[in-house]
Amino acid sequence: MFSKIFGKKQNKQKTLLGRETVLANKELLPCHIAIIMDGNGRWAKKRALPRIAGHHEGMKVVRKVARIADDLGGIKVLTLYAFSTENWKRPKNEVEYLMSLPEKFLSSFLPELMERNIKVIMMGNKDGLPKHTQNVLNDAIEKTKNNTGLILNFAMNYGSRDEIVHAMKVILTNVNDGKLSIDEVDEFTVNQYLMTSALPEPDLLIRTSGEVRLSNFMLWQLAYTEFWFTETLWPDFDEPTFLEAIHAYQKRNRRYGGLKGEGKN
Ligand code: V07
Repeated sequence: MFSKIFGKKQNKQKTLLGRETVLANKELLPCHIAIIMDGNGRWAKKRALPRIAGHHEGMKVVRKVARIADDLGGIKVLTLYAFSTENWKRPKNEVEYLMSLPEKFLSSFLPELMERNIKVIMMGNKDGLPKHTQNVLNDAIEKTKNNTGLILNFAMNYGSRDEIVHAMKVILTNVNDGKLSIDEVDEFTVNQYLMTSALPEPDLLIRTSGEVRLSNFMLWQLAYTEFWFTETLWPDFDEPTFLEAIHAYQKRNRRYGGLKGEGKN
């Protein structure tokens, strides 16, 4: 499927990247990385394991990736698509298991998050989550709220169209109440009504497991983001793969619609 889009894969031997490769260009590290962590179910199926085994393995990778992002320094935000508004359609037992993962993750990892000065935040419709999940999320958000290092932003019960519709409703209400005038509504204002208003826009989007679409993820925020796709399934996503994505980003020439570095005199 990839060959259809990017041409035949060359049989070139990939050299595994080390941290020094991306740290050689520290000023070009992406400030905000967003990841669609796909392929957990497929990883499990390949091993004749239940899907939830794939999700559990995927959770361990979240921990590893957060550590690497933190160790590199310079990465300010890591946004992870943990649960979408569409994921409720999955079998009940799978949804229940997914809703227990924040608890599993935080019960073992919260002390390390504190040591590392990592701040946990979330975006999405928190009210739609089971109470026990809300409680552990609120607890982690509260305990890490004064941390000043890496921001770990979990998209939970998140859908980009939902987010935009909600923003529109609040904007319209404010216009209706005379708190905002229509003339004031511009890109900057719309941005202020999104769940990411306090964050920089993602510089790099990674999606694993060979799917090449956005699936209702940060549609507004990804307008100028560099995309990087890999066939690697999320539970197999490792440090060299993460560094490869960052290195690919560093080699790109971002234009923002202009002609930066395009020989404009
Ligand atoms: C989930 C593991 C990663 C692959 C994608 C789906 C399964 C970590 C969390 C999490 C969320 C919030 C939080 C701390 C940890 C998580 C869900 C699924 C629903 F504050 N991994 N992970 N949440 N998966």
